[in-house]
Amino acid sequence: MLHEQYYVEKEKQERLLARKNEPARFYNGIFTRYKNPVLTREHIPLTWRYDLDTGTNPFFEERLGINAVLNSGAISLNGKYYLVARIEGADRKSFFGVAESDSGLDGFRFWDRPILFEDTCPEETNVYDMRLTQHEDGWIYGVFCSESHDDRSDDPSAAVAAAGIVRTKDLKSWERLPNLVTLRSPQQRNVVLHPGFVDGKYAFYTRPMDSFIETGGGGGIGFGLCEDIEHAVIDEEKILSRRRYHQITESKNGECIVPIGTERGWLHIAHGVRNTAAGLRYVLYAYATDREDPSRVIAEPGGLLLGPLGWERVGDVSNVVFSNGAIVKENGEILLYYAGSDTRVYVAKTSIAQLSDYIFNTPPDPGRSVLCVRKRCELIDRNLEILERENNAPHTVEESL
Ligand code: BGC
Ligand code: BMA
Repeated sequence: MLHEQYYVEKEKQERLLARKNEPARFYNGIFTRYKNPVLTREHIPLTWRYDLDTGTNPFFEERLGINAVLNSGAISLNGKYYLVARIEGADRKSFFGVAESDSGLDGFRFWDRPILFEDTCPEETNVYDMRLTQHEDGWIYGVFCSESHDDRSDDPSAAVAAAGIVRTKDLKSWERLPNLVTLRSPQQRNVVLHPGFVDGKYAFYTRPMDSFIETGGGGGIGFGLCEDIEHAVIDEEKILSRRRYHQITESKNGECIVPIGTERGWLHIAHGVRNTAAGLRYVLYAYATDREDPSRVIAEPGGLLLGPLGWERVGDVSNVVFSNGAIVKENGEILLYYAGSDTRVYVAKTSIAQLSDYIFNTPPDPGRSVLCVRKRCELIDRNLEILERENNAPHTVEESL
């Protein structure tokens, strides 16, 4: 016999998983937000948290609690939608789990077990934020942050971030490869593998950093090539999307999703970070690179694409949205998965057409307030003219007779 509370919790969870999602009232023409998060800690199977044996767990206590479900890689395979979520235990250690859905908007259900990698990296303490790339070579790669203590320091918070690499064909069996080595950057986070070969080589978006938190001399999102994915080494990192003073990327930036290939070029979604009195604020932004040379930026709209709003702003690390996965459907729709404040995962829907229109037609950040107001005034002038024409135009059939 199971504890009676098991049935209560199970029923609550089934109701949560059956809940249909619907578009939120928010509008900007660029993407549609959805009302409910697609993954929360309440989605984690009870078998991962409770000991179901009434003999050893008479109070039906959570034995291995879960704190949050956040930054998720995303992929669709055989008509299903999969998120490889970052799951953070009550002990602060993160790991990955696969959640599957038929719609991509709701009904995400975790598989029976989380992912357990081979233990090839003894110093590694924590793993998080996996980007999934369906590569031209036939493998699905997962690139994630592999974090270790910096043993050169006595400070318990001194850490080293590197890019871990795994590969799979089915999200079930995973092969761990050696971590990426970047010869000129001592630390790496937010590394994304480009889906195709560039000049016959594997291409990575990197984020060079001097230390664990501060990017220091790291100028922004980097791009580097490597010959051998099984021993991935990058020498030169060319900076493509730069950090700039008083823009949304001032403190840090990093590639979020695997870039989306279109006729006009590669569409990128990245995150930008600025510092505030309330801590670091993370927002998402977009840019495009050349079809043939994905390291050459051809459009970078000013400002943020998606910033934390409403409940998204509340959580463990408030005022943060972060993404590391999107799914592009055959009809050109894009489902962008993003976490709110390191606590839960939301979805936003856009399309290649909408996102391209945004990227190529939103003016760049002119860099100074006076130029920004001038640009806005030009827009207002054009709009007032349009409204005036519209107001003077005949409106009904009768009026026009
Ligand atoms: C946390 C990450 C965070 C990073 C930098 C890590 O220890 O797990 O969520 O992004 O530190 O602050
Ligand atoms: C980062 C990321 C994320 C996280 C964000 C905000 O550096 O790598 O794990 O969402 O910080 O805490």
